[in-house]
Amino acid sequence: MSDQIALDLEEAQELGLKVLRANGFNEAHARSIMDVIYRCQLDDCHSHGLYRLLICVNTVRAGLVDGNESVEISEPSPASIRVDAKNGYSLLAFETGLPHLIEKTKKNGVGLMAINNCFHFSALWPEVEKLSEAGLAAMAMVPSHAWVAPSGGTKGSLGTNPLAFSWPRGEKNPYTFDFATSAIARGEIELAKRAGHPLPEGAAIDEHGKPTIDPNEALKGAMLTFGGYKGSALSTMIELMAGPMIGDLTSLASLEKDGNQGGTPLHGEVIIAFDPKLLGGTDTATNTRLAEALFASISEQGARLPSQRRYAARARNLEAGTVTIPKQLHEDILVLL
Ligand code: NDP
Ligand code: PYC
Repeated sequence: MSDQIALDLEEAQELGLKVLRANGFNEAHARSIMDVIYRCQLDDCHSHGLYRLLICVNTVRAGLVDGNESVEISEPSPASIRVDAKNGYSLLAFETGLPHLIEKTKKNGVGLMAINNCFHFSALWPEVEKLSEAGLAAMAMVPSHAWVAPSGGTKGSLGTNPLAFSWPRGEKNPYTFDFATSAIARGEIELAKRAGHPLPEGAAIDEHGKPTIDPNEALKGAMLTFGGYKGSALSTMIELMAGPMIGDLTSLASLEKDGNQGGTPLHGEVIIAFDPKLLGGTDTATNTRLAEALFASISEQGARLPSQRRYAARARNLEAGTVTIPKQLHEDILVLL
C-alpha cells in the first residue's frame, strides 16, 4: 500500500489556509504564506511545500512569530525600499513591497528591496519568478540559522543561505535557479529524518566533526557548504548583503536570539532587481538572441536548465489536478486544526 496521498489542488490550498487561520494568522498573512507553500508543493518542492505548515505552526505556537502585525514601508533612497515585517513572516512584506520594487526598477534600471525583522521559512524562487513575470531579472538572498560550518571548520557559523536568480524569457518560463549554499537544505535533512532515509555523502558532520549520513547526527552536528571554500565564501557574502548591509541579523545572531526554541530564523532578506530593457541599450533583439542562444547551447547538449524539473512537475500536477504528499505528513497537518 502506498504511503502517499493525493490531495486535490483546491483541497490542499484550503487545508493550509484553515491550519494557518486556526493558529492565529490573519487573512493577509495566511494567504501570503499559503501562496508560496502551495506554489512549492505544486512544483514538487517538498522541503518547502505543505511540510512547512508544521514549522509555521510550531513557530507561532511558541509565541515567536506575529501572525497579525501589518508591515511598514519606507524609502531609504530613490532606488530602494525597505519593508519592516515587524516580526511577522517575510511573505506579506514581500507581497506589499513588490509593486514598489517593480516601479523603482523600471524607472532606475536597478532596484533593491530590503525586508527587515522577518521570520523566514520559504523558498526564494517564487519571488524572483514574479519579478521575471514583470520582465525583470532578479536576485534574492537570505541568511538563516548558523547550522553550517565554514569550509575548513567544524562548527556552525553560516546559515543554509539560499541564493535565487531569475531571467525573463518573454512567453517562455524564466531561467530561474534557487539553491541553498549548504550542500543540501536543512529541510532535506528534516525530511530524511522523518522518512528514515540516509543523507548524501558530504552534506554534514557529527558533533565530533566526523562525516555523517545519519540525519539525527547531522542535526546535532553541522552542515557543510556546497563547493567547499567557494560555497563558504558565497554564503558569507549572503550573510553580509542580507544582514549588516540592510541593518539586520546574521545567521549567528538569529540562532542566538532563538535561544534553542527551535523557531524559524528571524533576520532580513534582500532582493535586487534589474531591468534588461533599460540597462541593455537599444538593441533588445540582439540581447534576447544572445541569451536564448546560451540557453539553447546548454539544452542542446543534453544538459538541463535549472527549474526544468519544477516546471515539468507543475505541468504534471496541474494536469492531474492533485499534489501528492506522504500520508504521515497529511495526518500531522490535520492535527494542527
Ligand atoms: P536543489 O539542490 O534541490 O536545487 C537547486 C537548484 O538547482 C534548483 O533551481 C534546481 O532546479 C537546480 N538543479 C538541480 N539539479 C539540477 C541539474 N541536474 N541541472 C540543472 N539544474 C539543476 O535546492 P536546495 O535543496 O539547495 O534548496 C531547496 C530550496 O530550499 C530552495 O528553494 C531554497 O530557497 C530553499 N531554502 C530556503 C532557505 C531559507 O532560509 N528561506 C534556506 C535554504 C534553502 P529544479 O528545481 O528544477 O530541480
Ligand atoms: O531548508 O535550510 C532550509 C531552510 C532554512 C530556513 C528555511 N528553510
